[in-house]
Amino acid sequence: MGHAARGLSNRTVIDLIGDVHGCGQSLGRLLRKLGYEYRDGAYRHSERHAVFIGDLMDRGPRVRLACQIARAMVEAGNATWILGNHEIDVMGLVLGDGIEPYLDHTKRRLGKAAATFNSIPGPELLSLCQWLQDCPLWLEQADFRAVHACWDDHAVARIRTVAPDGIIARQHFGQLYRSGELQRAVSRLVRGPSLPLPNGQSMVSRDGTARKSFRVAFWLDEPDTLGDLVFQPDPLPPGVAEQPLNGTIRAGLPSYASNQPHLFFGHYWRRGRPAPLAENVMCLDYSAVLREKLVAYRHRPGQALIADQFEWVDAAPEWT
Ligand SMILES: [Mn+2]
Repeated sequence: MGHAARGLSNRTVIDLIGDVHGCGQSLGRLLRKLGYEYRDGAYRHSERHAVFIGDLMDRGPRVRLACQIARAMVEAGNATWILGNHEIDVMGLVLGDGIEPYLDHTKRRLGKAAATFNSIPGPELLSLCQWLQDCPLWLEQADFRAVHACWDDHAVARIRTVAPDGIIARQHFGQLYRSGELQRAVSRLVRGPSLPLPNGQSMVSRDGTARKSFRVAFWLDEPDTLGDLVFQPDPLPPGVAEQPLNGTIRAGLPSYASNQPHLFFGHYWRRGRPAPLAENVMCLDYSAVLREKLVAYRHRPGQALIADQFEWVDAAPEWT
């Protein structure tokens, strides 16, 4: 049995928590602000269930603490940990198939995973990655869904064939690291859709990485141009935003209609004051590891998605 949804019913009040990225001290402060108390080795709340929306690992100063807090809460039946792209990459580096890691340590990815490898001792990281194999890629309740980056019905249907409740059966896990249908479906959920820049152009993003593609929104009603679709902190190169969408681009993108259940995700490096993206769509990543905010949304079953249900802490004190 996985760690999917113990202690959770369709009546439970939920605290959804955005990308922590190693900001373990901020996570403790946010949980206390939300009314959780630290008892018997875990943060607990008598009436609420926390949902970590993925990417607790990598980048920040206290990866080990962040992971310890989240794991203890899941084991106490007080939380669900949804896998993000950073968890999946670290699991690929650590677990392997018994002979070699699924991912090559020497590739660019270890750069981002270095904070995790430096923070968590080897045996503990191995145990954590094995344990994470029982965590789900999504959480679906009567009136909401939570996933790291994107809900895509086709990708979810493909993944359900090996993971009815979103937890990938162990014998299929290696497929997440070999190109194929399952790998593409999981990537869609944890990385979200992106589009290639026209005419083979590339751009350099804020973290210095050269990219040939850009992240796009998937919940818009009627986007007309590439500029309507872009959903990332970095602006498009000159002239790209004005280009109209053609039918091929439209057909390749997932959609999320306003009559579907509330959808919560992280992943997208938002800044500023937390607010819904649509009446049923909410991103909870407010760039804690860039010394911005670690954000939670308090969801009560049956409640409309509204702007006064956010709580957050300033992540900057993590570095003082
Ligand atoms: Mn992410």
